[in-house]
Amino acid sequence: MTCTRGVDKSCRKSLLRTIVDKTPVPNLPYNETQLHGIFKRHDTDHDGRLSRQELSSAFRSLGSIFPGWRAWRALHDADANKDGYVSESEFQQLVNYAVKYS
Ligand SMILES: [Ca+2]
Ligand SMILES: [Ca+2]
Repeated sequence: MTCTRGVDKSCRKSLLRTIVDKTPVPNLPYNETQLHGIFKRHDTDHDGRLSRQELSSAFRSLGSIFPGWRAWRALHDADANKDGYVSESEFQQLVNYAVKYS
């Protein structure tokens, strides 16, 4: 994507988005099973599903430089029934997302 110099704010925003999307989560020597375990551990209120806050702290612990953004993207990607949480049945999709961006 190219932006004309400096002026177009929304263009710069989407450019930033492209950059962030292509920025891998650094140092992710985890396999799917481990990722599964890591996400599960971050269900801090033990309701069996991950909220955006819990996802955010999970991505932070994975070394993501934009954990909030990652959480938002992951939720967008994995939350099949759009209830705002990644539940047990949606975990696999979440793990797929984390692997894809590792
Ligand atoms: Ca939870
Ligand atoms: Ca859900």
